[in-house]
Amino acid sequence: DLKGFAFDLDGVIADTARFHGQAWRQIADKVGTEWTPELADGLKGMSRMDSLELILKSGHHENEYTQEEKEAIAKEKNDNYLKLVETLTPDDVLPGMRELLEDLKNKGYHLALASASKNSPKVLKYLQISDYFEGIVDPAKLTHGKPDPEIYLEAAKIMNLSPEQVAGLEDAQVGIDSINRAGETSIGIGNTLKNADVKFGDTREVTLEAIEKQLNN
Ligand code: B16
Ligand code: MG
Repeated sequence: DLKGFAFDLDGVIADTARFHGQAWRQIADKVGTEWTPELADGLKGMSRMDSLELILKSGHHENEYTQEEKEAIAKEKNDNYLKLVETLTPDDVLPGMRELLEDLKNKGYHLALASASKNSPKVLKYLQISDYFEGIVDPAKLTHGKPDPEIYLEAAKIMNLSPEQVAGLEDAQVGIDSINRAGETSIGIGNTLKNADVKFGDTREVTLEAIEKQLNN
């Protein structure tokens, strides 16, 4: 039986995926990589450095920058992203997600955050939802980003649960793959996601009842 939920942040709880997209688009323009919907989608859930590598590779610019230059570009992206994050208010929790967190917490489920973002404590603070989580996986301590299972395995550890007792919620394909490889139940939010155990088109539809209904089918 499920005893805990591991939440992705950007695109699942927080309406920040558009901010990451906006900030990366500026970088793509700068390095001369064409911005396409496929690139935008492929960036979701990827760590900061993996995202930059993908943008460079997608425009065949991967050999044009030193490590130092890449770090400066990543910093520029983050500075731009943080300016957008500072505009967040509690209204920027995605529809239905505060209610879901509240319901799960009231019913005694364990809750942890499994976001690739080093900015997640800040985002939770602006949204005023930090207190729902008993722990946040620190992405700086991970050796591999999503789709590696490491982040979702860490989330289970934080909650003191085994992977079979945990469900993960994701808006990115690399995130769903990470959950599946961790041996947890995957809940996908977004119509293009593949291999999710439970599927929703939109955050509004995600309730405990709807999750259980799909799992019992
Ligand atoms: P940062 P998630 C991910 O968060 C975002 O989806 C992705 O776009 C971002 O590049 C990544 O975090 C790293 O974020 O640059 O803030 O450390 O979806 O895993 O919650
Ligand atoms: Mg996400």
